[in-house]
Amino acid sequence: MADYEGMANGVVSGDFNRVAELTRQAIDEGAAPVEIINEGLIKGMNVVGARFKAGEMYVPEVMMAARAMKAGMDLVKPLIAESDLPTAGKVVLGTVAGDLHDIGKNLVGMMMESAGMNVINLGVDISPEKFAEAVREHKPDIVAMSALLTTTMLAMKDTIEVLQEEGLRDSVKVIVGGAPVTNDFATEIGADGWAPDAASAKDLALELVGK
Ligand code: B12
Repeated sequence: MADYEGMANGVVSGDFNRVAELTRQAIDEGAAPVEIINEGLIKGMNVVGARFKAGEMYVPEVMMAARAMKAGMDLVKPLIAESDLPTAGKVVLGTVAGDLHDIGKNLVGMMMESAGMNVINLGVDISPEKFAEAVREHKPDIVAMSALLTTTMLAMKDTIEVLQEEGLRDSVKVIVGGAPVTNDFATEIGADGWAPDAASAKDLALELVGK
């Protein structure tokens, strides 16, 4: 019997060697890859999300947990057809034009990926045009923008306007976040949602795609 509890605990404690070992064991025992993901790896990451939200875990620990989860995912992924991977929607994620902060954005991406979402991380300093291009290319369910500067927050508004001008706005949900960004600001610029931290961002994204 695969040790899913051990696997989940390994993710929570960021013990990537243990997670890799237990994942390998589960594969050798013939456990279904999707079961390994859902019962072991994602279960662990759900605990991490809840603890981070509650202020019981901090950024470095969450990053270690995400790394541990990835150690397991890397072993399991090659065994599954892309179409069988649990997919909870596609997200195009980036830090807006003029802004180079990416620690929070990457945490948001990790949390979403850990929940089974397909995340296309465009990086930092992403212009409205680049966001629009990515929407055309990847046809995501959600566009997620991050900004850490009061000056670059305004680029979120510009991006929504460009999506509108290019007729892409109605095909996606737009969510925004980053330290200076508030729920009121999100509403004001016509975004579909805002969240204060990475775990809530993941919950919001899942809610918006109906999962
Ligand atoms: C690290 C840091 C840097 C690093 C960035 C490294 C990197 N790779 O990201 C470096 C040194 C490069 C940097 C540069 C600058 N920085 Co700086 N930086 C910070 C610092 C200390 C921490 C930011 C951080 O990573 N926080 C940790 C993460 C986990 O939190 P977070 O980003 O808020 O993300 C969480 C939530 O906001 C949310 N979230 C984030 N994104 C999203 C997206 C969505 C869709 C959702 C739903 C949620 C969400 O979830 C995340 C996880 O829980 C802050 C101060 C602070 N305490 O915030 C200043 C700060 C943001 N920086 C500041 C400034 C001024 C600058 C510079 C202009 C400095 C300079 N004079 O050169 C440059 C600008 C460079 C540029 N063009 O972007 C100011 C901004 C002031 C303002 N009001 O605009 C701050 C507030 C510092 C200060 N007190 O003055 N910075």
